Amino acid sequence: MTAKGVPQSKPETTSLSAPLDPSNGGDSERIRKPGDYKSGVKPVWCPGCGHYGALSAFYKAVAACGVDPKDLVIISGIGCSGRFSHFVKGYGFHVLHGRVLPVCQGIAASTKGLLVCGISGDGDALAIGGGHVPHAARRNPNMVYIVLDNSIYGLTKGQFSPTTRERTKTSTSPFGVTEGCLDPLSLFLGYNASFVARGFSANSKQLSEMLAEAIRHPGFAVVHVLSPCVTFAKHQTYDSLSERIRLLPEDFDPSNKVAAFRYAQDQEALYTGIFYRELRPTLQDHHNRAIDEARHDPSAGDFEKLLDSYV
Ligand SMILES: Cc1ncc(C[n+]2csc(CCOP(=O)(O)OP(=O)(O)O)c2C)c(N)n1
Ligand code: SF4
Ligand SMILES: [Mg+2]
Repeated sequence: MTAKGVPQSKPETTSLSAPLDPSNGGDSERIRKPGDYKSGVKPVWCPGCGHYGALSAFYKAVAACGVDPKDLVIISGIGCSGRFSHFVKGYGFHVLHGRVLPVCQGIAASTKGLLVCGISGDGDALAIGGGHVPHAARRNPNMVYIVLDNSIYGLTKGQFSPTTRERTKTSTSPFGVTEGCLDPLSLFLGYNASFVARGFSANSKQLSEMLAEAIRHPGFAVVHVLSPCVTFAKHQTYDSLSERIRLLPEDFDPSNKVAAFRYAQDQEALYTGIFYRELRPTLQDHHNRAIDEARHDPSAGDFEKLLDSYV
């Protein structure tokens, strides 16, 4: 299976710091620092916004994986979260609202050796863009998908989102939300994403390690990040999240999907960690196999015959 933008000489490792150590198989010329990925555009988020923590964890993760900025592609959707691609050195698009995954899948399917990362907010990923998630998950493109969930539409000033709980008062629900909310982790697991994790933007060490694992995973790696909006989401603050956040048990087995569902659906605690990981062929593996078979099929190159078959 193909790796994502990670130098091939790097050892497969679960340690965040190991690839940086030349004595451990790394190449000193490839040692990168989080600051190497700053684009020079200063983030414009509100002071205290959770998205800062996610950005800083991302810088650390790509540095730890030794990704060359020229091999990095960041696609972000519309929302405060969508500003992410402006702040990262690499190639990027700030695309239409809800259309991060189609663009990422196109890039992942048509290029080799790039680290393709999609960044969405909860609205971008689960409201307008929600229809794309199951299809990306079943195709298993080699990419990372980071969902910055602040349980609100931040950019448009505080409307409730698909992850805002019932009865929560927001600018569009002065008497409380009258709809049930989605559980993103259960959706990603149910859609059969091959890597599913959840982190907290205030826990930078855990989040950067998790993002590094997602980068190294061959396939569609989704990382759900709890990322408070300090300006509009008074219902989901650092304090209220910290009270509920727990780590998955140390002996948790990420190949056990039933257990993953059980922890994802806990009504009190918000578990963080890697919930699920499975190795299976990626979209690119399937394409390579089909291309290879077509090359060995003598009738495959007969374009006239193909056209005739439609008449
Ligand atoms: C097609 C389209 N519909 C609606 C909008 C308005 N709009 C802009 S951002 C946004 C929601 C952003 O929320 P989220 O994705 O959670 O990102 P956040 O700002 O919270 O990071 C909406 C509805 C738009 N820009 N384009
Ligand atoms: S409005 Fe909320 S999500 Fe947007 S930058 Fe401010 S704190 Fe962050
Ligand atoms: Mg949001």
